[in-house]
Order: sequence, then C-alpha cells, then structure tokens
Amino acid sequence: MARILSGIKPTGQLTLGNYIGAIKNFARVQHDGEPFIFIADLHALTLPIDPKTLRNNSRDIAAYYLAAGLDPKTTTIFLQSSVHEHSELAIILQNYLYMGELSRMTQYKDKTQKMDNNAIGLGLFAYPVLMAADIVLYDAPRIPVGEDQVQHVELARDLVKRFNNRYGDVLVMPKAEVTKVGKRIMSLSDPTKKMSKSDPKGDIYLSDDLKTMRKKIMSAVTDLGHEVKYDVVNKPGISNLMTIYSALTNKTMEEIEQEFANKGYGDFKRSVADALINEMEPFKARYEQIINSGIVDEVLKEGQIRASKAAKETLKRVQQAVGLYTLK
Ligand code: ATP
Ligand code: LTN
Repeated sequence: MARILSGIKPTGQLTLGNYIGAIKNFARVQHDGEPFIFIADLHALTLPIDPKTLRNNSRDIAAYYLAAGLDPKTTTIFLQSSVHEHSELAIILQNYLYMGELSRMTQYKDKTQKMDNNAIGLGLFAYPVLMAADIVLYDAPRIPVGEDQVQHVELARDLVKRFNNRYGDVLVMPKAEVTKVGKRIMSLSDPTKKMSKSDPKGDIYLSDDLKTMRKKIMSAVTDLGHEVKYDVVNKPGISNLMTIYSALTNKTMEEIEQEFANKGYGDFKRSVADALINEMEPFKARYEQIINSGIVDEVLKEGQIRASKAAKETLKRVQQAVGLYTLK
C-alpha cells in the first residue's frame, strides 16, 4: 500500500476551502493507502502568531481530522513538531534547494508582497525546504493537496531528482494529487480570490454556527444574469457555489445545471446552503464531542510514535547517503 502524506498549518480558523480541498479528501483517500496526516505547526511559525492561538489551532485541526472520519487506527495523525526528524532533515535538505527557486514561489511572493524586506523571516523564505523534508521523510509517493500547494510539491520533486542524481536512489519521488472537485474554493465576497484562513473576508469557517453558514451562502456574491451555469470566466460567483455544491453532493456540473434549469439564483443558493448544513451539522457535532474529550492527545501521542519510527529510518538513510558519520 502506497504511503500518502499531507498536512495543514494551524495558522487560523479552518475554512470551507480547507475542508473541501484538503480534509474531506484525506478522509476519502485514507483507505487506499497508508496515510500520514499531520498538523504543520512549525510552518505556522513562519508568520507571527500568538502562542495560545497556535496551541488551540493545533488541537482543533486534530479534532477536525477525526470529525471528518480519519481513522486513527489506519491513519497516522501527528504534530510536525513532535517528530524532530522533520527539522533535522530540513537542515540537510536546505543545501539542495536554491535561493532563486525559493524566491520564485507564488506563496512566498504573495505573503511578502506587503512586507518590509527587513522583516521577512528566514523561515518564511525556507518554507518549501521544511515542506520537502515533511514529504520525503515518509517515502510517500502520494501528496493530496489543494491547487495552491502544487508548486511546493513540484519543488520537492526537483529536489528529489537533484538529490538522487547525486547520491543514488535515496528518496522516493512524490506527486501532488489535486482534489478533483474543489481544488480551489474561492472567496464568497470576491470569487476571483482564494478562500483562505488568513484572509477572513468571504470565508465560511468550520467554527461558524449553522445559521451563520447559511447566511454567508445566501449573501454570496453572484453574477449578472440568472442562469445557473458553470462558466468560471463570466460567472465566477455561481461557478464557485456550483463547485461547493458538487463537492458536497457528488453531483456533476451538468446535473446541477439541469437541476436548476428553470430556477433562479435564490433557489440554487438555498439548495447549496441546505447541502452544506446537511454535511456540517453532524460534522460539527462530532467535532464538539471530540474536542471536549481526551481523545485528541491520545491520538497525537500514538501518531508521534508511529511517525517517528518511519521518519527515523529515512533520516538515517539520508545522513548516510550524504556522508555524515552515523553511529550504531
Ligand atoms: P493561509 O491562509 O494561512 O495560507 P490556507 O487557508 O491557504 O492558509 P493552508 O494551511 O495553506 O490553508 O492549506 C491547507 C490545505 O488546504 C492545503 O492542502 C491547501 O491546498 C488546501 N486549501 C487551502 N485553501 C483552499 C481553498 N480555498 N480551496 C481548496 N483547497 C484549499
Ligand atoms: N504547506 C502546506 C502544509 C504542508 C504540507 C506539507 C502539505 C506542510 N508540509 C507536506 C503537504 C505535504 C499548506 O497547506 N500550506
């Protein structure tokens, strides 16, 4: 069974974009591979974050993973910082990624756009190095992510190629697996922008109550006209709502167009809201139960043990390959 690896950074409240683009997908693929799903807490430090918020967000993500149906018996769920091999491997791998390619990363350019050059942390710049370490540490060929993370996985692929050319067949080549429907959920207030947890406008948060979720869908920006038709260029708002509806109901775009052929935007939005509530009501109830129990810490502890075991082997292999003198 091929290994699967992915993570989410605990930088803020999770959005519907994280749910559809990442979490729901993790739950879907977990049974056809051996998944390692983690909380990228070290990555959350790459921009200023309040310690208490970071701690709470980290527990929260673990609880959401479980609420979405990740089975801790088969899926190793863990905190990145609890497996020290991530940091150790990143120190080695940073020598095989170059400043030029790191500075061309879209996420880096976006996040630093409004920052003073003197205040950009080295960790933000080196973000893809740590991410490459996360990836290769588990010998996982399959990396399920939303569209925005594909560029980072591609860079990890470049690194693996470079590394293996030099040292032989040491690292497993990873490949991004992008969620089929919902790889890029857009903001409800500006459907030309990605829904992102660090940009609160137009987001649906998993922590929103059901009434708020419904209200946000009903007041989502739509487009001229009144036809429910999938057309990203001319109808970005409706197309985004269709993507959300499709991801929640498994209906195709054609089926959705037919369903609402003689109806207006209002009816359509009501159906999207119903589908969302239908899924979120039991999901949020499970989350509440989990977050208020001791399960999260138990799962993370067990995850740490299993992940460490896998990570240790890879780190050793890399240390030996590059010529670090390793003791028995
Ligand atoms: P931040 O705003 O802090 O950069 P984010 O909301 O973009 O965070 P990440 O932690 O970077 O979230 O992403 C976690 C996972 O969710 C990744 O696999 C990412 O591709 C996916 N993801 C994030 N936003 C969306 C979105 N709008 N649509 C689909 N997938 C998404
Ligand atoms: N950068 C990712 C989180 C992340 C990740 C990873 C995803 C860190 N390391 C390794 C897949 C594989 C993000 O979602 N922003």
